[in-house]
Amino acid sequence: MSEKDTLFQHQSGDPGSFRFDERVVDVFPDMIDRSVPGYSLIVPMIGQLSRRFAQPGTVVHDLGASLGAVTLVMRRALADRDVRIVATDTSPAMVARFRELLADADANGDPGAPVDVVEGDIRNTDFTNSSLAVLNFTLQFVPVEERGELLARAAAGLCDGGALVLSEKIRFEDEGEQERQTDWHHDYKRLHGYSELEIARKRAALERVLLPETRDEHERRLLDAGFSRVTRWFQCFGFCSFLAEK
Ligand code: GEK
Repeated sequence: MSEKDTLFQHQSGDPGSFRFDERVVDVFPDMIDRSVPGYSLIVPMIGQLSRRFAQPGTVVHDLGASLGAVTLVMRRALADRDVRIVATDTSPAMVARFRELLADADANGDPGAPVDVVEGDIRNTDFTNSSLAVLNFTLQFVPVEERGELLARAAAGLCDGGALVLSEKIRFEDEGEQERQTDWHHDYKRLHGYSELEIARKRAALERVLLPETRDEHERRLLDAGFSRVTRWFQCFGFCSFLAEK
């Protein structure tokens, strides 16, 4: 069971200080659910989409898997598909906890596709013979200037008919819209029990760590990377998910 996220009740939000360490791991499912509007819908929907794109004999990537929420739904959705899921995360604390959760799922006899959990940087991922790659709120933590190359390598490694799911926090070109959407997001966090202080501290801690770009920047980059069609299939306030088809 995930603990309740009270991290920023006790921890000061030094600008740029946010890290995916043990303290975040302990509260992560609660933190992401109460912070990202739509997360609890996006995850199962990726499971649904995976059935359309994952092809037998290929690899499916979960990039920046954290505790494996997406991997666990895809594992179930693709149990009969002869695919291998490779779930990669750079945080040792996330990877260790995810391996425990996966062992629990195995011990409970949950059926599913085989999963390799890799502790590593997604900028080094080998995309050969893949049919689906998922970046569920991960690219936003990769330096902006390195995003194009990563997506181009993913596109090149995907087989015909393959796809990439990209979920991101976005920013808005128009200042007024940015302000309104931010207010509505903060209303969501208040409604889910975060105080003004917690919201302000977390926001400061994520400065220069989470780097949002506009919808246009994402769509253009995906097309430049070699995808032929990009569909924004989900948006709630500044939280978007795109499906890029090869
Ligand atoms: C979910 N997808 O629950 N290489 C590998 N992992 C990275 C990198 C990198 N370069 N940069 C950041 N990460 C998950 C949620 S969380 C989103 C993803 C959030 C990892 C980082 O360690 C963290 O676990 C994850 O990306 C981002 O569907 O916390 O907003």
